[in-house]
Amino acid sequence: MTDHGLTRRDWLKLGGASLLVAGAATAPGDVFAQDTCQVCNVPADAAPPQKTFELEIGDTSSTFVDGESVNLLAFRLASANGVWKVPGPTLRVTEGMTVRIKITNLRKEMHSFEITGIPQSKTEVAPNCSCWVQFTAPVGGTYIYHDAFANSPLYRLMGLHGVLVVMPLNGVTKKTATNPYPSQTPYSLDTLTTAQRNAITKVFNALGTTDRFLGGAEGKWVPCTDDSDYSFQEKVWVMQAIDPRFQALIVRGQPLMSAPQLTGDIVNNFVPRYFQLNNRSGFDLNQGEDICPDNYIGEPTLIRMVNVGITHHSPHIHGNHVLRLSQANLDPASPDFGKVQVADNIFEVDTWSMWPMERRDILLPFEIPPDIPYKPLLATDPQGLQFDRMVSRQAKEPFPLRYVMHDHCEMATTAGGGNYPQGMVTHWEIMGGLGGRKLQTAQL
Ligand SMILES: [Cu+2]
Repeated sequence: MTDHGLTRRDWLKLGGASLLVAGAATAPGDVFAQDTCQVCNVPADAAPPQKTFELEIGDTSSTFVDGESVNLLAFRLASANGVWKVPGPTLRVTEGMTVRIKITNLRKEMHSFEITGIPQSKTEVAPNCSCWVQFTAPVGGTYIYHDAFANSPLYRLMGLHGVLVVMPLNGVTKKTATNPYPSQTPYSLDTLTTAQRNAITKVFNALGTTDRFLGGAEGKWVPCTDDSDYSFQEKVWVMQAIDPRFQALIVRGQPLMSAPQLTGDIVNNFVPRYFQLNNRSGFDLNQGEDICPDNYIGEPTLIRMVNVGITHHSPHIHGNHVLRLSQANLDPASPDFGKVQVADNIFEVDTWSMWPMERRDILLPFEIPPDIPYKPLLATDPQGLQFDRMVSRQAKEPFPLRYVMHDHCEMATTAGGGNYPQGMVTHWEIMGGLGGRKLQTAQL
């Protein structure tokens, strides 16, 4: 795909057009002087939930990498002692669970809530009201919860978005004579087609057990199992673009300002100036356990990537190629719209596309980087692999080895209209060789 002849505005149109549904009776930004809450409780005879979350909708502010401050709409867990988060807290459930979510709107305009691919999760919430939704968790994968009030991306762009992770019910590969180490995968193997199951099984069984993916039984992917946003082998990257003119409509604690000249045609009016991962960019992405995988060889890391903006991105990672495990069905005409599509042929890629509302799971294998010379550089050097010599400090390259991640859509590497490289740029680190974490822990 080429961008020759297309303006940035054309790209935005392409990126966002499919997300807008015309003819909505109510526009976002309209303020409702509503003093009664609508009836939106889960029926009394509904099945008791196995997992409950209480989310609140409010506002917060952030200072971006160039010092610019903006207001944002935000979610927080009602139990989180007042910490508003953009993106919202990562919610983790297991497939088949009965999940109940209470949404309380602390803002002074109408809001809504829904999770991609889960129709029963949809509700509207009037100011100072609460609504409950209840649904059965769908198949394992990565989902986006967001505010799509009046079928508009406006409130999502302003900060109301987060990730729901569904862990599989049966995601463990089978132990066989040729596969002594069963492996946890992110997907329910029972629900996959034979081709999908074979592809996922093959990759996850290979982890730790081949010349390429080292580590034996310990070289496997370990999922994040608690309610954390991330773990050391599982990250959530939320891509988002910000146009401060839209954020300026948010006055904290006050109803959203009306600006039909802006919000009447969001896709055409939106001019992104900040391109973010988890609400920060550039130098502010140089560290952070939520973003940067800092692991040892043999610690494959799953990155759940979603794009909540209306601009297209093309992330690119140096050092290792990644394995593209799944994507979302983004075709509104498809009966499977919003569902997780597990790959039936797993590509090794170094650049991949992230369309608006795309959700992709990619696996960063933490293999020895193939661009490190296999053999010692000099004939006079002792034999052995160059990487092993680096680990035993016979070579000059120091750990950690740092590899960049940047966006091949060039505009997204800038901030504030041209500050390069302060955009969607971060890195990952190889801390050391195989078994390094154990050695490091032993030394503490
Ligand atoms: Cu590059």
